[in-house]
Amino acid sequence: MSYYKIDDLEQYFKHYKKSVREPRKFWDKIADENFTWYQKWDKVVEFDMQTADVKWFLNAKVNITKNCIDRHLAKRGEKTAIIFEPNNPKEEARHITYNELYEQVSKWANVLREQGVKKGDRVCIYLPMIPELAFAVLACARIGAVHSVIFAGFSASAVSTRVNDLESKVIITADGGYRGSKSIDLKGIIDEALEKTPSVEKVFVVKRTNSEITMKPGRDQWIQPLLDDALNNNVAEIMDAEDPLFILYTSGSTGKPKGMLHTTAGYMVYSAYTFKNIFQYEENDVYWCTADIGWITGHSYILYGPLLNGATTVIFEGVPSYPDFGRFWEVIDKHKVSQFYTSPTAIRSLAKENSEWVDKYKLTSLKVLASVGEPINEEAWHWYNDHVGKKKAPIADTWWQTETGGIMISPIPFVTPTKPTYATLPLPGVQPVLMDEKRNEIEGNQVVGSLCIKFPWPGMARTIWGDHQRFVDTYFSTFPGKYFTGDGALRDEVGYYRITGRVDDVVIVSGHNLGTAPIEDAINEHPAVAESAIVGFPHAVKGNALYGFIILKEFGETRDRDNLSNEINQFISSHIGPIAKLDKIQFVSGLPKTRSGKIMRRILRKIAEGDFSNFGDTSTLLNPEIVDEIKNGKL
Ligand code: 6R9
Repeated sequence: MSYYKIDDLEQYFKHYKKSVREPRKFWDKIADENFTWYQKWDKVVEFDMQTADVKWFLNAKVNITKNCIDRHLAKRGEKTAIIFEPNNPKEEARHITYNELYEQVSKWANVLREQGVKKGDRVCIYLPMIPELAFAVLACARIGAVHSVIFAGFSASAVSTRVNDLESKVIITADGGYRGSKSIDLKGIIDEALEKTPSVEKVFVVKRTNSEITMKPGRDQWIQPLLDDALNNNVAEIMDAEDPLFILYTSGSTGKPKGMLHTTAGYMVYSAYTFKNIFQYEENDVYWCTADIGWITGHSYILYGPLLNGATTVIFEGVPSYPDFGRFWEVIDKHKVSQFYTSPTAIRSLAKENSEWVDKYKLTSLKVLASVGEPINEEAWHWYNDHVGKKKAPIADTWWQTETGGIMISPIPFVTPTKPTYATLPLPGVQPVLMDEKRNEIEGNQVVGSLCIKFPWPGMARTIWGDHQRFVDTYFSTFPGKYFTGDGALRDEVGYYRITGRVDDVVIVSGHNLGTAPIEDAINEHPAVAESAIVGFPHAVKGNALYGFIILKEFGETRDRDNLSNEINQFISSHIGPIAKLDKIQFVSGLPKTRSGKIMRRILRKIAEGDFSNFGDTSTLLNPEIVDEIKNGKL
C-alpha cells in the first residue's frame, strides 16, 4: 500500500493513524517510493524538541532538481512545466516544457558555477515573477548554493538588511519589473541597497523591461551573453539530506527579520506530498498559485511542490486588478486552470467589485480552490465558493507558515467535508495540540488554545540563519518540547480546527477572551462594509475595549456615519454578543498591510492607544502612506 495519495476519508484516517503511531515507517515509505536518491538514509529522523535540533533522512544523498526535472524527462519531456502569463495580457504567454526547463536550469547552473558560486554560498535573488526567477532558484539548488529570494517589492533597506545577514556574494536581479500599470526600477533599488553591503562581489542582470540602467564595471553583468555561451546540460551537485536548500525571511513581532532555513530532503518530501494531496493534481491539469515566489507559498506551491509532481504550473507576472478586475478569471479560462490557489485578501478585494467581473467567465475548468495566508472569513469563503467555484469546487483553507515549509492543516478536496472558516484536519504526519495558559495540553473537543505541534515533520525549518538561540526562544520555549506556532485555534465538536488568528490578536474584554477574527467576520457581513480590523486598547473599567478600523464599500460612503456605527454594533451583538461591541469606530480608506496581505495590527494597536511615537519597523508595508492617514483621522 502506498501512503503518497489519499483518496477517501477512510483512507485519510488510516494514513493519519499510521503517521502518528509509526511516523518513521510512514515517512520512510513515502520518501522511498516517490523520489530518486543517490543514496538512501541510515535513519528516518533524529530530534530533540528542547534544543530544536531536528534531522530527517540522515545521511541520504539527493538533489532536489533531479527530482523536479531530470526524472520527468523520459515520460514528460514535452509536457509544459511552466506557463508564463505576462503582466500585459497582450504579450504572448510562454509555455516551457520539462526539456526546456532542463536546458535553461542547466545553463544557469553552469554560468553560476563558472562565475565561482559554490555549494553553500548564499545567492540573493531579486527578480520579478518571470520564468528566469524559476531558472535562477532551481540553478542554485542544482549546484548546492543556498537561494534566498527577496520579494521584488522590498525596499533598498530591506534588501541590504537581508543581504548583509546572509553575507551574500552574488545577487541576481533584473533591469526592471512590471506590476499592473507600473514598472519598477529593480536595478536602481539594488544599486542603492548595495551601497551598504560589503560582501557583494557580483550582480547578474536579467533583461525584462529594457529600461535604462547603470552597470557598475567589475561588479554587474548581463546574464544573457553568459547563458548563450553555456552548455545546456549539467551534472547536479550531490547534496546531503540536511544541506541547506534555501533561506527565506519572515517578519518577527519586533526587530530583525528571521531568516528561516530549510534543508534539502525533508523539504522535498514534504512539499511534494502536501502538493499532491491538497491539490489532487492529475496528469493533464493546469495548476495556478497566485502568490509571489518571494514568499514561502511561491517556493512550495509554485515551484517545488508542482515540479516535484511533474505538474504544469502557472507563473503570473501581474496583479488581480490589471488591466481590469476580471484578470484572474480571464487567465483561468485562457489556460484552463484546474487548481487555483490564492489569498483571502485577493478574494475580498475582488468580491468588493461588481460580480459581473467574475460572472462573465465560464471557469468550468476549475476543480479545486484553495486559500492561504490568513483566516478566510465567512463572507469571502461564500463568495469564492459561489462565484468562482460555482459551488462545484471544494475549497481547501490551508493553514501553514514559512516555518512549516508546507501545508499543515487543510481539508483534502473530495476527501474532507469542508466547513467555512475551518482549516479542518491535520495532514498525516502533523500532530497539532492546543495548549492552555498553564502550558498544559487541552484534551477533548470544543476547546480553544494556543496551537502547537508536538512531533517533528519533514518540512519544518531547521533554524534561523545565524541565530539558533532565537529559533529555540521563538518557537520551542513558550511550550517546552513543542513547536509553538504563534496562532490560536479552536477545535470543534468533531475535531476540526479553526485558526482564530495570531495569539496576540486575542483581546481580553471584561475578562472575556475575544478573537478579533470572528468580530471582523461579523462586521464584514454588514452590506456597507468592505473590510475591517479590530484591535484592543486599554479601558479603565473593562481592562481592554475594542477599536474598529473599517473600510466602507463605495455606496456605504454616503451613509450617515453614526447610523452606520450603530448598525455595525448591532451586527456584532447579534453575531457574537454585546460584549464584543466596539467602543470606537474609525472609518478609513485602507489598512496597513504587509506585502503578503497581512494587516499589521501592531500599528493599529498603537494608533488605537493614541501612541504615535514609534511604529517600529514598517519596511514590509505595502502602503506605508495609510499609516499617516489613519493617524490624522484619529486626531
Ligand atoms: C503560508 C503563510 C503564517 C501565518 C500563520 C497564520 C496565518 C496562514 C492561514 C492563516 C488562518 C489560514 N495563516 N494561513 N491563518 N488560516 N489558512 O502564509 O506563511 O507568511 O509565514 O504566515 O499566516 O497566522 O501563522 P507566513
